[in-house]
Amino acid sequence: MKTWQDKEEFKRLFTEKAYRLWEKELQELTLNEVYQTIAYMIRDLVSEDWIRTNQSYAAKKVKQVYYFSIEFLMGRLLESNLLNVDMDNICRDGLKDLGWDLEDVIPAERDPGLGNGGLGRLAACFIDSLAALSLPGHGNSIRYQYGLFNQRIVDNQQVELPDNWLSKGYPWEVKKVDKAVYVRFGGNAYMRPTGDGHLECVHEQFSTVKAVPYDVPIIGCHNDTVNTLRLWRAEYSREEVYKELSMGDRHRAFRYKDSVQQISRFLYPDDSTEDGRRLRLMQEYFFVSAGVQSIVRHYKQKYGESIYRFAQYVAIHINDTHPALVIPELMRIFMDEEGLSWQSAWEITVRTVAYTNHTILPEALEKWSIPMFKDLLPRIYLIIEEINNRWLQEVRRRYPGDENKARDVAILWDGQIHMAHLSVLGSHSVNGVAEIHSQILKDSTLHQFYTCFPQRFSNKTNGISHRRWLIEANPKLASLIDDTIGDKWRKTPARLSELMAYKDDASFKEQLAKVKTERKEWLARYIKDKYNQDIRTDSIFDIQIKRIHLYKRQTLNILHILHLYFLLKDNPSMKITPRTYLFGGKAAASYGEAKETIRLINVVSHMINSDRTVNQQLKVLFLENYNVSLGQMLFPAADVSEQISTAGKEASGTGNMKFMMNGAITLGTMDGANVEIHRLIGDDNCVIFGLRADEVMNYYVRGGYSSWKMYSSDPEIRRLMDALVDGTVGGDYFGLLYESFLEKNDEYFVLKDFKAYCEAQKEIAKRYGNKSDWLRASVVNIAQSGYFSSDRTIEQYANDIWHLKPSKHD
Ligand code: RUG
Repeated sequence: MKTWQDKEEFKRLFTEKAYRLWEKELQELTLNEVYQTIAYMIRDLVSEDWIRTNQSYAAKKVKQVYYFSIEFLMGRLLESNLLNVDMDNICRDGLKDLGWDLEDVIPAERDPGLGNGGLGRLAACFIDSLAALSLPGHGNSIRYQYGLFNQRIVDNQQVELPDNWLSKGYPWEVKKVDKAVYVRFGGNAYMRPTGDGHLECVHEQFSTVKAVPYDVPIIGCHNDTVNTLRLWRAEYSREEVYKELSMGDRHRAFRYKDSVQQISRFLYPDDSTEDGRRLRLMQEYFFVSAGVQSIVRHYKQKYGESIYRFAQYVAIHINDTHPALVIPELMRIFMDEEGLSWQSAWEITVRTVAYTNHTILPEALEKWSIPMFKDLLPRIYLIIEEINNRWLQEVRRRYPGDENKARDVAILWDGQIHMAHLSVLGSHSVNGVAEIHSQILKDSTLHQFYTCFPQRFSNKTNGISHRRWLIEANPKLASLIDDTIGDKWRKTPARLSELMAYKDDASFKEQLAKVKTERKEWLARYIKDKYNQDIRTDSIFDIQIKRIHLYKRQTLNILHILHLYFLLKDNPSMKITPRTYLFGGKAAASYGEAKETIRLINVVSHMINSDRTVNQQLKVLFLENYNVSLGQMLFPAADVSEQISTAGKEASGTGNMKFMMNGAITLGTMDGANVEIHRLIGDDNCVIFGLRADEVMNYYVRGGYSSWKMYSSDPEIRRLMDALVDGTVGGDYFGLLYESFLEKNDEYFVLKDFKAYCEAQKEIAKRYGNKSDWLRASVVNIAQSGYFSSDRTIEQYANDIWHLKPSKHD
């Protein structure tokens, strides 16, 4: 790996680069220009390794994995890449001489708008780990011009503004015009006899979209590996436009151009409308087809092996069902372009593809309407229809007369295509993302498939990059750990467990407390600057940051805060442990209850923060526009990690792991990866409450829960519910939430778990009162968090699913 020898060389190269890029004096550079200059300098450092990495994979013919994900929530890359190439100190010193502070330059990079939540961030951690472990693995996705949205809070409500994250350019990407491929949409497809007893597919009158890749280097940490994140952008094909124009149809030409440009314009086009859903399906096929075509082309060019050996050298992972069309797309290429039989194409496809499920929420399991799908992707539809026919024939043969079985495992049913079913059938491996989630998949969501293919199913508990979430986000904690147990944990995060020896070490705990306080002070300054609110750094920082959703139960948290407020107002002399409650997260623009939850939090926040009789003991804030960068500020400052989803609903969660790694104490339900966190650290080091997943399931199946009964029998709950609709809370009305709690029988058991949650909150306050025990728990959390490094997760995927070996170039 090339490096800068010292800060003098950095300064010289920086000056040269800046002149060339911006044509101005150094003093005139904006912070964004400074950041971009360094980014281009890092690109220069790694460009040789990037080429060599690819050359060596091809020359050694190593197996490679392609991780297909509709999102990669990367976060900023400047700091992480400086750390990866080990040039952060030289850069910091050089910049200082030139008159800049690296800490001021880092925030000038905008978070890329390439993802929205846990699934996308997981994908980003995974490609970071692949490179760090020198594993041949790349990402494949879409280069969205606009991200989800920028969230502003106006009059207590979420307002969505366009996230034009590319407006100043993105120095990490390289456009590869020569690597473009073409993707087909629409037209007619049918089978016709070839004359020699076979059938061939005719696909005609389709329109073509040009897919142009933009490659981002994924730089391994202190090694020479540079993998690739390939992002596809849709461009119209000139030939297609000329064709329409030459036929005299200008309107069709314009419509074509416009519809193509839409494909990679927005992350998550609104899927509450038919047009939105159609666009989303176009996006999915677009990046899948482009990715698969380029993999097959590369395989044929560089590996020069028979297409029958494809699965020996290529693994394709589908991150949830959004890229599930990989399966019929591989079939199409193998049969229509490579001339393989159905049987051979299917065998190779299944051996190539592996699938991770990330949700059991029925509304989040993807289904496509058949008429829409057929119209947009007629050839792919024919293939899916054939997969379904062959599969149902087999099922009926295996289970004669059992039509329920056939219905439960069909891909085409009720006028819809069930993408999870297609994914399980077309993959050799299916995994969930935490133990409890994988068990639920086997026991219920995919039970019928599990009985057919038990050997396909496994669990791979999620993980997070300890490089980003500890080393980069909390450098002082990282140094303290180095000083205590040495720095081997950086490469082998499981060695964080050596900290267990220090859980009763007063001096270590004192230093840990100091690091935490500094991070709380830093956050407090940010909040003062941005929101003009004073928060006490001796209060408990209790943080819930994640997408806003009823099942994640931000409502439970805010109802408890309201309850505390009522208690303090009713008993003016009452004293509680001072608390600062912080929330962050975006609500889907069309999700009414989630947006109302944000409004409720903000109204409660204003009511409490402006009430002098309580605001010394209680503060509540909703931090707008939660993203990776804000997360890097919040996780290190947290005392308490709110992980309070209804048991059985959160597949895994990864925020829980980020808090744990930064020494916060989990306040959570037995859901997702909380179960494994709890098993690793025990009751003394986290606070668990509420219904268990089987109890929740029992209520769903057998009934027996009435939220109205809770309302009638419990005066505290009644008061809270009434407050939502009688103007007590800032004179506002929260009808959707009231309805969901009472008229819709509280689907997520917020009221049912309320008492247990209040007790758990009391337990937190009690434990926080004993500083030494609290810090001990904090040490245990950090010490046991190594298991949740994504390096461990990726090693499991590499060994058990992809059969991939590390590969270094010479
Ligand atoms: O909701 C899940 C999280 O529980 C999980 O931690 C994360 C990564 O595995 O994926 C989230 N998820 C699920 N995001 N989108 C979906 C459904 O497509």
